[in-house]
Amino acid sequence: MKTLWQHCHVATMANGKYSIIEDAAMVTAGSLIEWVGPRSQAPTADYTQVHDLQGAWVTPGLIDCHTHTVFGGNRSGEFEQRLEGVSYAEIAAKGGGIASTVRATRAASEDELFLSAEKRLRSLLRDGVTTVEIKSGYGLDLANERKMLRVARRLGEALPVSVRATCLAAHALPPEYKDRADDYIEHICKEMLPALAAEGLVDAVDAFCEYLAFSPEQVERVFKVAQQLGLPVKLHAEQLSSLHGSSLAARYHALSADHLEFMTEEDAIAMAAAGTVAVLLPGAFYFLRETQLPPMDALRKHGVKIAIASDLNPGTSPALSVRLMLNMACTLFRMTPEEALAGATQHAATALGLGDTHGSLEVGKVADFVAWQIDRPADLAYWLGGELDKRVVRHGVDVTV
Ligand code: DI6
Ligand code: FE
Repeated sequence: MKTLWQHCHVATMANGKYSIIEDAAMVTAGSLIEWVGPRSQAPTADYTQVHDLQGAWVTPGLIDCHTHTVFGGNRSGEFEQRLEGVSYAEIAAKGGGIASTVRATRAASEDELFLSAEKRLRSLLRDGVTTVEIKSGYGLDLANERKMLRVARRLGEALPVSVRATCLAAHALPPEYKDRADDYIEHICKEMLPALAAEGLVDAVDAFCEYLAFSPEQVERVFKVAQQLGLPVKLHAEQLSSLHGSSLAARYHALSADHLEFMTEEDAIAMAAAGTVAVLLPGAFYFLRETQLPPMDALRKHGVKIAIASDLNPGTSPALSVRLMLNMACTLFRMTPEEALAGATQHAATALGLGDTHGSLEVGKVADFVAWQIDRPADLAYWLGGELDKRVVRHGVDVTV
């Protein structure tokens, strides 16, 4: 089935640049892009369908490469406490924070988790997302991490979105391992990861490298096992302090290191050399009222690819719109709208190991795109929330909701 999409302008985002084609056309064959270029040069063929996009700007489908979409309960009560002056670390020390979401997630059935996550995911999809990463990390034992990852897989089957599932068992210390972090790491390495990987539930392995979570040495033990299992790694690093987790991630050729407010220039050099993507999470920066900015100059100077994601989670970033994150990346981190859009398309794809197949509108890539009724691509980082008129196409099929 060959389809012609015309009367549009295209920002291909090839190599992370707008790479604009005005008065463009695109040909899709099944789920792939077969041709893209100026409309006047579009190949003549016996098209099954011809779509008039009415002057829309076409971009790759948005890719949210860091989310914790699946969780039980929510933490708006803690949000109120923080506004009264209690810090995230203090709340965590009193059994709140991640631990309270772990309790709610363990108590929820798989179907309950599916239904609550589906609502949040639909909100991301209405905003133009066609690929999303979803982490476990609120189960913290084999049965409950499995439950979360199964929900992630089911979401990908039920909704028009490609889901990459990341095992974040090393997110926090479960209560039954209190004061025994090394034993929990051992349990992850010996039991959890091998079992979950064997069940086909894991596309990548992540960990939280932080003074209130796991040390670089502990993270490295998890990475070694991931490597043995043939799974790529990612890391929450340098969010609240500098432990050089991002350099550790680079040594393991991680797909990405994420957060990074406290990273150093040396970390940036290591990441650039390894091709590890810097995933910046302006929603968490904003929500925690962080003041330490990620080192944008060092990242740019050394050519580290920068992705932007929602970090959608109940504690530090209850963010339901990637476009809002693009705006925050510009206003808070002084990124350009072009850099921000590259961060939610081509570089986000690379952060998921999908850089060769997703993230830009090029021949041979998957036909995931959004036709936005906007005046120029910068509009995507400009509007604060709301809904933009658009058509969403996934695998060559219109899936507009
Ligand atoms: N960093 C974050 O921002 C989230 N996880 C992490 O490692 C927070 C998760 C939460 O507070 O529930
Ligand atoms: Fe996160």
